[in-house]
Parts: sequence; C-alpha cells; structure tokens
Amino acid sequence: MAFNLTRRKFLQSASLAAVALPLSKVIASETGVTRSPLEPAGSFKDETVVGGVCEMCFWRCQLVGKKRNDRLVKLEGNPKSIDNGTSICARGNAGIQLLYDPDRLKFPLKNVGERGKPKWKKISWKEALDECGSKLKKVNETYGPQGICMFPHGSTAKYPMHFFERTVGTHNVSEASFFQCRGIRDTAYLATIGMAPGENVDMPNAKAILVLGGHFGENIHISHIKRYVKGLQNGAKFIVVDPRYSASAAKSDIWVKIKPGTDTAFLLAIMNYLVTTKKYDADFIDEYGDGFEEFTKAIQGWSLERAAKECDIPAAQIKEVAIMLAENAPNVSIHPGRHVSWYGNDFQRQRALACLTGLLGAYFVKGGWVPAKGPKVGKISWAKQEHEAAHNLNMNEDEEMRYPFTPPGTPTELIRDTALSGKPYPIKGCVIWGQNPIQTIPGQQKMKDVLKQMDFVMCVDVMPTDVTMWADILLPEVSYLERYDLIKTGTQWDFSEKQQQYIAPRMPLMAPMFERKDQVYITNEIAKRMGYEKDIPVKTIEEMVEKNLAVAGLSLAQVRAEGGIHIQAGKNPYQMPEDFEVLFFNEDIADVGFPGAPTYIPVKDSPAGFARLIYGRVPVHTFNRTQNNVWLNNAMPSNPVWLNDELATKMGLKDGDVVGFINQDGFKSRTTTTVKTTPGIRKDVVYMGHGYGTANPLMSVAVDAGVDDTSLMTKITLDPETGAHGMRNNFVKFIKDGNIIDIPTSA
Ligand SMILES: Nc1nc2c(c(=O)[nH]1)N[C@H]1C(S)=C(S)[C@@H](COP(=O)(O)OP(=O)(O)OC[C@H]3O[C@@H](n4cnc5c(=O)[nH]c(N)nc54)[C@H](O)[C@@H]3O)O[C@H]1N2
Ligand SMILES: Nc1nc2c(c(=O)[nH]1)N[C@H]1C(S)=C(S)[C@@H](COP(=O)(O)OP(=O)(O)OC[C@H]3O[C@@H](n4cnc5c(=O)[nH]c(N)nc54)[C@H](O)[C@@H]3O)O[C@H]1N2
Ligand code: SF4
Ligand SMILES: [Mo]
Repeated sequence: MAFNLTRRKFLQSASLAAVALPLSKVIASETGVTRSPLEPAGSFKDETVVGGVCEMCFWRCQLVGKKRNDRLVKLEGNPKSIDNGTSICARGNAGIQLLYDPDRLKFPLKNVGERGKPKWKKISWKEALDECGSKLKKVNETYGPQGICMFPHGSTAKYPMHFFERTVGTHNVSEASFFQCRGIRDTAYLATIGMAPGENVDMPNAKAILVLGGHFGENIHISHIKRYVKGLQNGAKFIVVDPRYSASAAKSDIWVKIKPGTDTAFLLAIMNYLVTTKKYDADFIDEYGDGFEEFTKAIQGWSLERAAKECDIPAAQIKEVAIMLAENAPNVSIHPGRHVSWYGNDFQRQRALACLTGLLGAYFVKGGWVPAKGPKVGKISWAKQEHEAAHNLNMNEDEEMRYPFTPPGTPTELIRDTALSGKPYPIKGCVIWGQNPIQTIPGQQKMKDVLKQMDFVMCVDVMPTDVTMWADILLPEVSYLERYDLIKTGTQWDFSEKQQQYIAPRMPLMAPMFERKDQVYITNEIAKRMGYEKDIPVKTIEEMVEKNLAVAGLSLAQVRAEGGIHIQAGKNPYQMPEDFEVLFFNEDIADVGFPGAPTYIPVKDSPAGFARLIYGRVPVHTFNRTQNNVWLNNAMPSNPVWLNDELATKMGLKDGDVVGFINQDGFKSRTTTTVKTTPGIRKDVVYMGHGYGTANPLMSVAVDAGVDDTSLMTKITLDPETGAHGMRNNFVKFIKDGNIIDIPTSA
C-alpha cells in the first residue's frame, strides 16, 4: 500500500516537474540513472570496499560497501569498527538510494528564473565557478568581507567555512548544528565545567540515567544507542522527562510527563531537595565546587510543591526522581541532551543539568559524565588572517557582546536582521553549503526575504531540497560515498571495557558519477577567482587527508590496508583533569547581567483553542535531507500529528483523519497530514516528526508529503545568553475540510 502510494506520487510529481521545468526532464533523460542498485542476471564481479564513513546523519558510523560489477549494492557496518561495529541504522542502509537517486543534482545549474521560483539552465563548471567567484568578489570589494554570510552544515562545509571565515574574514557564519541544535548545551557546560559535554555519559556503567527530552530509538546515533541499551541491560534505572510517551519513555522506570518549557523548575526542585536533605556529594563539592553557597541560596525557593505546580506533575514524583538519583550517585548519567534549542530559556536549563551532575559527584566516575579521550590527527585548513575591518555583529557600540555565551559563529537572527535592515551594514552575498535554512530556522518567510535581498546566492548540495530553489548558482557535490573527507576519530563505544581509540578517514566506495565535485575543488576554484590563490592550503582533498593522517603517523594506504580503520591503545577516560571545577554560581555570567546560578524563566502558555507545537526525530529520516530517499519514504512517507485521544474525541477527530494547521499568527500549513490519536501525549501539546513537507517539485518522491513543522514557526524567540533560537513557542489549531477546529487544551 505504502509502496503503491509512493509510486503513484512519484509518477504524478515527476510529470508535474517536467511540465513546470522542462529542463529537469532533459537532464533526467540525459543521465540514464536507474534507481535499482542491482544489475540484471549475468556474470558477476563481487567485491567488498573498505573506508566508508556514513553521513546519512552526522554521527559518521564506519562502513564497508558491497559492490557487484562496480555498482555499489549494499552498505554494512565495518566489522573492524569499535564504534558502531557491524550495525548501521535504516538511514545508513538506505544510503544506496541517495547514491542512485535520479533526482540528485548532477550538473552545475544556473537559475534563469526568479529566486524561489527557479528555471534551471545546465551550465559548465567553468561558467558556474566564474560566476560564483566574480559575484562574491564584487560583494567583498563593495561591502567588505562582512557583506558575505554563510549557512554551512556537515563535514564538507568545514573547508569552505574556514575559507570564508578565516581568509576572506566574515564573522557572519551560522551553523545549524550550533544555533538551532546543540550550541547552547556546549556553552552552558563550558560556563560550568570548562568543557563542552558532547553526549559523553557512561551509560553502560550507570546505575541510573536521566534524560530530558531526548528520545533514543527515535533519535538514532548507533554507538550512542549501544551505550544506552547496554546500560538498560545492565539494570540502570531510567528516568525520562518528556511531555510525550516517546520510544525512550516506553522503556523508562519513571516517565515524567512534564509541562513543556518547565524543565528548569523540575531540575531546581530536585537540586534544592538534595541540598536541604543533605543527599548531595559534599566531599566532591568541597574539592571541586565553586560558588556553592550562592547557588544554594539562589535555588532555595524551589520546593517540590512549587515545581510540581509549575511543571504540572506530582510533587511525589519529583521526590522519587531525586531519591533515585541520590541513591545511585555518583554512578548516574545526567544526559546533557543534544537538540536543546527549545524555548529561549535553555542556557539556564543546560547549566542546571551540569550543576546537578556536580551535586551528585558524577563527573569522571563510572556511569557518570566521562569524556572520551580520542586520538589526535592533523587539522589542515585555511590559515587565520587578521581582519581589522570585518565587523562582528555580536559586538555592540561599546564593544560588549550582545550574546556573551554564544557558540562559535554569529547568531542566525543577527545575520538575518542585519541583512533585512542593511544596518549596521549590508549583507549581499550568501553561501549555503549543506544546510537547508528554509526548513531548519524558524521564520521561513523571513529567511526567504533575506535571500531575496541578496545580490548573489550560491548553494552547494546533493539534493534539490527547498533551499536550493533560492540559489542563483546551484553546485552538485559528490556524496559521502564518493569522496575523501574529514577523518572520524573516537574511542571504543564501551570505553570502560577496553580503552581503545580509532582513526577512520572517509574514503570513496565509488568513483563520482556525472559532473559532481568535492569541497576542496569547489572552494579552491572560487578562492582563485576571488583573489586568494596564494592562501590555498591544499590542492586536493586527498592531500588534506594525507597531511592530517601524517600527524598520527599514518597514510591512506596504510589505513586502507588495515581495513579502513586504524585502532590503537586509548587512555583512561576516568582520569580527572588537575584543575577541574564545577561553577555552581558563575560570576562571569552574573557580571554581564544574567543569573549566575541556574534560574527558571517561565514561557508563555498556549492561547485558548491552541496547542503548543512540538516536534522531533523519526527513526528512519534525518531532517529533510532523506525525505526523497525511496526506501525511507516507503518506511515513513508522512508525519502523522500526535493528538491526545480524549481531546480527539471532543474534537470529533479519529486516527487517519486528514488535517492541516493554522498557527497563532494566522499562518496556514501548505500541506496536510493525518491524525494519530494516543493517550501518550499531554493535552497542551501536539507533536509531529520534523523535516517533512518539501515544496520543491524536483524532489519527486517527497514533494508535499506531510507537513513542514518549520513553516508553522512564525514566532521567533531567542535565548538571551546565547542568541540561539527557541523553537517550541508556536501554537496551532487544526483545519479539517476547510474548517478550523479549536483544541480544547484546558479541558
Ligand atoms: N523545525 C525544526 N528545525 C530544526 C530542527 C527540528 O527538529 N525542527 N532540528 C535542528 C537541528 S538539531 C539541526 S542539527 C538542524 C539541521 O539542519 P540542516 O543541516 O539544515 O538539516 P537538513 O535538513 O539535513 O539540511 C541539510 C542540507 O544538506 C544537504 N546535504 C546532504 N548531504 C550533503 C553533502 O554531502 N554535501 C552538501 N553540500 N550538502 C548535503 C541536504 O540535501 C540538505 O539540503 O536543524 C535544526 N532545525
Ligand atoms: N533518526 C534520526 N536520528 C537523529 C537525527 C535525525 O535527524 N534522525 N538527528 C540527530 C541530531 S542532529 C540531533 S540534534 C538529535 C536530536 O535528538 P533529541 O535531542 O532527542 O531531540 P528531538 O528529536 O528534537 O527530541 C524531541 C523530544 O523532546 C520532547 N520535548 C518537547 N518539548 C519538551 C519539553 O519542554 N521538555 C522535555 N523534557 N521534552 C520535550 C519531544 O516530545 C521529543 O520526544 O538526533 C540525532 N539523531
Ligand atoms: S546513525 Fe545511521 S545514519 Fe547516522 S551515521 Fe550511523 S548508520 Fe549513518
Ligand atoms: Mo542537531
């Protein structure tokens, strides 16, 4: 059924695309791509190629490829891997379908229509690079380097990002992985323990695990999932805080069905209870704590009852969680989270998590927060140059930072506001590389307006996702299966069992097809045309990887001979660094006008008739980037909206009803999805998988499938300390058969 539906949709939209964009038809027929990876029967030449590193998401599991008659037919986990091992997830398996997707970008394209409503003309690389180079050079000469902004993400975006940041000299770079994902986590822990935390919790050895809003099993990173499952198998108590009965909540000992946005209040009450009942690790705090007295004073108002009311959960449950953590301390994994850009009060919540870990003495101990000590490899890239003229938008007139705890780069909203107002200067050139800011950043119309006002927009991608519609020049990059690339390093997934490290450079499993090129070629050619030829650090990506490997005494040939992964002895990860400190009260934060101890900042409740829109990962997709993948589309072609079953009955809705949405600003969703009724969600929220609702007809499998959650985020909120986005402050009603249906959230 799902397959037929998809086939039909595929055929319909393919013909639609052909009508709207005759050129796409020309390109498709020229290519002769077939989706099926299997060759017809005949004589076979089978081989296994090593050195693959997955990038269907950013975790980079190590792969081997199975080839038949030089076609890649299957991907598997590399048996040598001490990270993912032989396991890969559904998305990893489906990488084959990205490789051979007939919709994939194949040639440089020039938009001879409008931005947003493109008409594509196939052009040569020379013409494309000449245009990119000359247009960006002109922006650089007219407005200075700060006139160029960049939206990068993924392993191939680092090299060009370093070129634009370090050599050209613009600060105006905004990575989705920081400002819409984990940047707040990193800077909040930096401000507490002096280190970014990663997801470095020793779950296999934990006696208890606490996770806020992370839903392992729906969010999948293989070696991380292995750690989590091992912890549960070893009998760890598991506490999940989530307004929704997630895949993780289903495995929990305690599910805290929290009111969205109130997590900090929950954490403060736990910490206050531990302090007042003396259930915290006093010895640890004597030795490593700083500002503990001010901290205890600051949180003393947070009784269990006060938090219970704020979080809409029983006081007894908060106490139960606190006792469970204390009884199992210090071997507790307080998970730092990953996607933490939630409400615009997130820096404080992340600080609270870091402080709770300290209260329990759970740093550098079995089961606690234990940073993996990985091997060193080189980091050759563009050299940093002095750029006195380049203006950093994060600095105000008094040379103070607007967002003092910002992650690296410039907060997205500062770039967008500057581009739209032209103040303090114009931003007229835009480079988009491996990011889809149309579907990644709240305020979709604002993003479109920002792109419209540019003199020049270039985009480097592998698929025709929505953002590519806004490019003047669209360049096709080789995929992760066809290129050398950054080196993945790490440690044994269960690092306490065997302390080992690995070095796994990405190597191509296939030669590139069509006219696709890699990041070093594209960046260098643009750099030459912009007048930076003398600064080019390496001629090829292969040369870069060789030089970086040489620092570890390795070469590509050697690693290939070792099965694609070099393994060496590791270091004891439980060794506490000499000057380790936990800043319970951080005076630097207080000095710049923010709360020095973790503080709860309430968020606005749903207006009458609306429910808060929350979203998350689905196991078989990575954001929008995998939506056109036939295997993954077949597995989950749409993103049904979760609605509390009692509310559904009141609203006259049932499973499978087709609905659209209208939000608090009157914005209506362009497409529809179906209803999934469940007791497993609070009444004040509705939930959907992120990344659906592609609008680009060139994504012939995915176009119009499901609803784009980002499109409904018209209200923009910012985290005051970091400038990162709060993304869960929008509210929706349903639309069915043209009628708007209120959600009786207060019922
Ligand atoms: N509404 C909403 N917004 C979110 C999130 C959410 O859950 N909901 N999640 C946030 C989080 S956690 C993150 S990390 C960000 C992710 O944000 P993005 O990185 O923007 O996410 P993707 O949708 O994967 O878009 C990446 C783009 O890279 C392209 N791409 C894939 N492979 C390659 C490649 O090899 N080379 C090049 N050049 N391009 C490639 C894809 O085709 C796609 O166009 O989104 C954030 N924004
Ligand atoms: N399959 C798959 N796996 C992925 C990715 C992917 O795209 N696909 N992306 C990877 C990336 S880049 C990231 S950052 C991670 C993200 O993975 P996570 O960090 O787990 O983030 P989300 O998927 O956004 O998780 C949303 C969860 O938070 C809950 N939630 C919503 N509001 C609140 C609240 O106020 N309080 C609490 N306590 N919970 C709340 C939602 O119900 C949902 O269960 O996943 C990674 N893994
Ligand atoms: S978790 Fe899945 S998609 Fe991500 S790198 Fe590993 S196999 Fe690939
Ligand atoms: Mo992320």
